Amino acid sequence: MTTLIPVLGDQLSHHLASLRAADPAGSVVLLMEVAEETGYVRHHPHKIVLIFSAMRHFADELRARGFTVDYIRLDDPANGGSFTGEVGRAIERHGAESVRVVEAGEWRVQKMLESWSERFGLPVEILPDDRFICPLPDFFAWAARADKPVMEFFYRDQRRRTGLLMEPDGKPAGGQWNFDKDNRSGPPHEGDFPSRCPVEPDAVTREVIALVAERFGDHFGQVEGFGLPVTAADAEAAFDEFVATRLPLFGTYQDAMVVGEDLLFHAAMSTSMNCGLLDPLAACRKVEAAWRAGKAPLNAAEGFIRQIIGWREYMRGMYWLEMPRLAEANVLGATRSLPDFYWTGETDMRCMAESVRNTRDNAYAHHIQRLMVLGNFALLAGVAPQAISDWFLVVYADAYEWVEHPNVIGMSQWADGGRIATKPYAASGAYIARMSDYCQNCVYDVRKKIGPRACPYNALYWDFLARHEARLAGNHRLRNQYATWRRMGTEKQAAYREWAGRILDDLTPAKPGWARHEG
Ligand code: FAD
Ligand code: DLZ
Ligand code: SF4
Repeated sequence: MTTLIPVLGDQLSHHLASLRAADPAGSVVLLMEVAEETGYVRHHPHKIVLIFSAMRHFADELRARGFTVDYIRLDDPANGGSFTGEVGRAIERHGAESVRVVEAGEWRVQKMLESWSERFGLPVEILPDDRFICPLPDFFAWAARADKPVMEFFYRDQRRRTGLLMEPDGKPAGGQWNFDKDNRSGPPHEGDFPSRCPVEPDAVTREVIALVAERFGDHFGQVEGFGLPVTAADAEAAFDEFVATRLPLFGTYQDAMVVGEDLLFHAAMSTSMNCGLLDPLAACRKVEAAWRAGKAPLNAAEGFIRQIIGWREYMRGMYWLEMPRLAEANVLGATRSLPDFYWTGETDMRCMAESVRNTRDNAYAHHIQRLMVLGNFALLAGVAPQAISDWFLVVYADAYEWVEHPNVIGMSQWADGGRIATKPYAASGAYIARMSDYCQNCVYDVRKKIGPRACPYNALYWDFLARHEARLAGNHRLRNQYATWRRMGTEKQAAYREWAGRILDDLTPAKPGWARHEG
């Protein structure tokens, strides 16, 4: 009796539940490069190279472990182009009598998996994805108990669940759950930034790069410069390098931005974690060990661990709790098209140009570029949440709906009405000036509010608050901002709004077809 084990492109973990339970003699593992996945949005070429190269390396490793692997390449003439079609063909080919698969990361793919049993007339076992630390039923139960499912309280439960950074008496290490207030330094004024060693593409990756350049060379971004880990061993080595060189200052400069410094002290490990090459819990244990050995301060270790067992797990839970309505959410009624500079990078706003450049060159931007530059502008300008969400899904090598939707539609665009973020992440240029050196290198003057040289974020910020006063003025975290707005008086308010209107009128909408294939 043969069991077919489809492994999706973001499930490349040797300890995956379906593989753990498998008898290599009675199983066939199926990996599929399919047009449906390369084409549902026009992914940055680095992401396609990453997934295909990691899938091909993973297949070789499984074979070395004794598994029979059926690998469908994109250019295989018989490839029907969809997960469901390829699973159907493989069932026939191998005479499989059952299918075992781990639940999908994305809603749209999970619906496919759930259709297979009826469609193929055989048992399909869908196992929970236990690479996440918090099982989904536990998350739903926690959310149902909470007045409001706030990340900070979920995070504390996760600390207790894992024992990470906990003292034997059940108290948090250092007497505090959260050292966020130590993690808000602006850019360092001097000193070197540690650089990251890119992974040199091997023969497998080079073959994939050629394929992707030929088939997807017209997507936003390019294949050049690809240097991401594509095996678990590479990912481990890259993570060890982060722990040794960047972790110590990770916390302190977590929110900083510097011209030309694309990584600063960040890990750049989301690509590896999200496709399964790096185990999130093991990574956190390494970081805790570094702190216990005196190699990293507590604010760095706590800051990092919070991102993983807190934010990453919380976003995943909220995705499944809120879908499918999250995908369509638009509480603020935003309808504007995405401005073209998100694709071209052609803008005098230095913060925006730098963030788009980093994104185009590396399929990467760090959190504050994503939230406070790219997301913030779209929020202030009233861009439709689904338009900016599509952009984020296309451009980052770590983007999958389960993490992108809650971060973009929820946290950054507040389109869910505050289920994820207690207040909108809206900010004027002053925030960007404090956290970066962008404004010192910008055509615009961050201190000016109105006029051709005024920083566009300034008038847009007040216009955003004014547009949404009825909904947001009651939010206690915005009380001071609305008090300032009201003190300005009607003349100044009108001038700000008039200038914001001019900025918005001058935005050029992006041409259609960048994010999704037309027609
Ligand atoms: P670091 O700053 O080094 O953080 C360490 C790890 O923490 C990351 O690797 C990541 O796994 C995790 N993490 C931190 N913050 C978050 C978060 N908010 N949600 C989930 N995980 C988090 N992350 C993605 O993985 N995919 C996305 O598509 C994505 N889209 C985003 C869109 C917006 C608008 C925002 C504000 C954030 C988004 N994030 C996304 C979260 C975060 O920006 C990235 O995980 C991070 O920048 C990846 O770089 P890093 O590995 O250097 O992160
Ligand atoms: C992102 C991606 C791409 C571009 N291509 C493939 C593919 O050809 N085959 C595959 O198995 N996975 C791919 N992926 C990742 C999937 O989109 C991801 O596994 C699903 O979104 C999970 O729900
Ligand atoms: Fe960005 Fe405004 Fe600063 Fe220019 S002045 S870098 S537009 S925040």
